Amino acid sequence: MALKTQIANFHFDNCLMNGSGIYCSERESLAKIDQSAAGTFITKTATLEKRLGNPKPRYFKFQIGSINSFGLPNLGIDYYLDALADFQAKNPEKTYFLSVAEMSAEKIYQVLKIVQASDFPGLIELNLSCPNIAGKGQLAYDFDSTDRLLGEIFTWFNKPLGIKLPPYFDPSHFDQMAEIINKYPLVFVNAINSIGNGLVIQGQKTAIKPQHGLGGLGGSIAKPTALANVHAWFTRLRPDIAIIGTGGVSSGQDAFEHILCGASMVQVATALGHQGPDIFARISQKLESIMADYGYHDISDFRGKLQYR
Ligand code: RRO
Repeated sequence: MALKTQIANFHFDNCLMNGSGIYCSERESLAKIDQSAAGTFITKTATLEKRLGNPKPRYFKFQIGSINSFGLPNLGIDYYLDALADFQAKNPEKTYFLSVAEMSAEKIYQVLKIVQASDFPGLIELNLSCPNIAGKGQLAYDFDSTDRLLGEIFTWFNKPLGIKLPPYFDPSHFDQMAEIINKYPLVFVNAINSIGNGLVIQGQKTAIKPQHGLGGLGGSIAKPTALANVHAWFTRLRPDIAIIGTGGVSSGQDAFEHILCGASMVQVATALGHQGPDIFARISQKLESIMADYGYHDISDFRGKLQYR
């Protein structure tokens, strides 16, 4: 089991899984990830009520990446909690991830209170970084609000919680955010969400419709930014806060690089959308063969051991 990994006291047979947003909006897609080589799945980010999301076209793939402005379409928290209960009943030993978000602090508390009151025994990811809601900035770019929000949540929330972060680009921002994150009993951070507010043009027109064509960038172009963020958190956060690496993973080498930078789990998003859940077996095989070439048996043999030239 070369690819086995751990977040807090939760164990996974494989360190690969989907990134939220891809293959996870309804039960049928989640079932396909569940049956693949992935170690687990995460749901689409769930809100209190069902949402239809932004007008189409809202996704576009180009040679080196993707742009999306889905606008948080999802079937609502009750749907995902019900689905998770069914998957859990069939696989009592497996740990799943539930992603949640809302548009205000009060509503975030409400959705987390529903999760707290439920029987869901897995990991919860609070998405603080959706770039695609008109009029709403990415919460995790507001350091004071993030600090206040986590401060309030941890006065009463006692299930295992992690946060999905946007990319940061300046060492001082990593320093400030790390100081906040390290104060709270978070069990993981997930870096990165898509690179917000990019613009892709086709001919003379924006490639997607919402918000004058602005959207989150993912895929290969996101990898260097994602690796820098995973490395930045690995070198700044408490060692008991696991890092999930997300961004630009489509090959065994990409996953290897995320783990070298410090990731305990690696998510596949854009490439999963294009290649389907068989991608997990392909990446696993390649990752194992790269590890064998270096003489590594376990991902802990090289996690965070990036060498500097
Ligand atoms: O649904 C989306 O537009 C979306 C979300 Br919630 C997110 O967190 N990241 C992203 O790229 N798209």
